[in-house]
Amino acid sequence: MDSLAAVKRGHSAALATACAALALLAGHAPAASGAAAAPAPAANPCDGSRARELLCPDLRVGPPFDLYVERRGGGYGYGGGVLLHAGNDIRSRGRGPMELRARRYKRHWMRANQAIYKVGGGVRVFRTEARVHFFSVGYGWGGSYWKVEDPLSMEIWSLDERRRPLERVRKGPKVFYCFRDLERTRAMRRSPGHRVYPACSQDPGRKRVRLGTSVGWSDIYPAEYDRQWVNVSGLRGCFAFVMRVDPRNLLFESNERNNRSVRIVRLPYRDGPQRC
Ligand SMILES: [Ca+2]
Ligand SMILES: [Ca+2]
Repeated sequence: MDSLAAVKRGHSAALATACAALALLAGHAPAASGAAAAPAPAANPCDGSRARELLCPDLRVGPPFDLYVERRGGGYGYGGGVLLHAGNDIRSRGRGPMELRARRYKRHWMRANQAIYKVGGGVRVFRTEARVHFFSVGYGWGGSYWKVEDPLSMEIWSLDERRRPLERVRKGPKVFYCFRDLERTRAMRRSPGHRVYPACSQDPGRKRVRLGTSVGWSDIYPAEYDRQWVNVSGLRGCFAFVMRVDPRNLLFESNERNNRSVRIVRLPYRDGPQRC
């Protein structure tokens, strides 16, 4: 089973404290495309006049937490150097869950559509460009899982004179994340009191998988987890550690402008006040 679950649970208390101290800034993303059974791109169904009929999801992301530095041999450009680790918390906060239904199209890869539940019952499935991959996070974290491609990006940005992110200077290597119900992080309307979406499948023979995160629930990754870092070798001064959920805007949400969180850090990183 997933050893991550136990580790993740231990982080909830620390996470709540960290989040309270940090600022969330509004993100920005281009318009999405894709519709059910229609090859031509369509507008975001969660943004039109009929959006009220749908229980659209809204993803958000907490600020980076539990930061620490790892020095790895090999040097920058060769997988080594100074790695700034952080945990992340992908939060589901809409009227309905974020749910993907994926079907295999080649070995270790599936294409995913998005299921959006309707007010009063039923569900509609919208075509997306999202994909799911059977990906190994290493033996220590349980091996391989069916995971979603690109739901989150970890980045380092330069700052403008008002300490807002100006330009991206580094991006972390992690691209595959499970969507699941790990912790219920907010009791809110339509939030189930129990897990609906369990741990991601570890069966390479699966033809289909369903992945999701329920309203009020989070998928959380501890800072020690596989590829949970950005290489900050050679960077000095104040920067923004930025988390962006759905950075390619492959998934339909009721709010596409709240997908970014920011934590200001001074590099080389040390714990405590950052004096930026
Ligand atoms: Ca959102
Ligand atoms: Ca989106």
